[in-house]
Amino acid sequence: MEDCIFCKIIAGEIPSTKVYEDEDVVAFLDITQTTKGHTLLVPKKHVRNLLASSPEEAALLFSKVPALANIIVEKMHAKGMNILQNNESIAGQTVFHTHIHLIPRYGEADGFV
Ligand code: DGP
Repeated sequence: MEDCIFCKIIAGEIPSTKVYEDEDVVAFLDITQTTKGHTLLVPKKHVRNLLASSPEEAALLFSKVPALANIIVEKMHAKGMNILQNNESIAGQTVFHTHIHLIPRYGEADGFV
């Protein structure tokens, strides 16, 4: 997709801090860093969001979550993690290429206890 910022990141046209990549997905640090290590898991195939995804596309993306989430928790010494996902503007989606937020939580250190 021509004007999709995540497609440009996937293509290497825009810099990002990649933390994981395979043939299906890429994961990179969210520019906002809600907490340290806030990561976005993104399918390489451009799909607007989960509402527009096939069951197979959704299953493939979510199949990557447990391993990646555990690696982030472990490496970042987090105590837990929010895993969330927004669909359409009304629900907070600002980039219209499916992505899952992985937000490590540290307790009092991130003001979220
Ligand atoms: P959402 O609001 O759920 O659509 O989340 C989009 C996220 O994408 C938001 O937390 C900020 C992040 N983001 C937007 N532009 C860029 C970018 O150019 N690079 C990176 N790393 N993250 C971006």
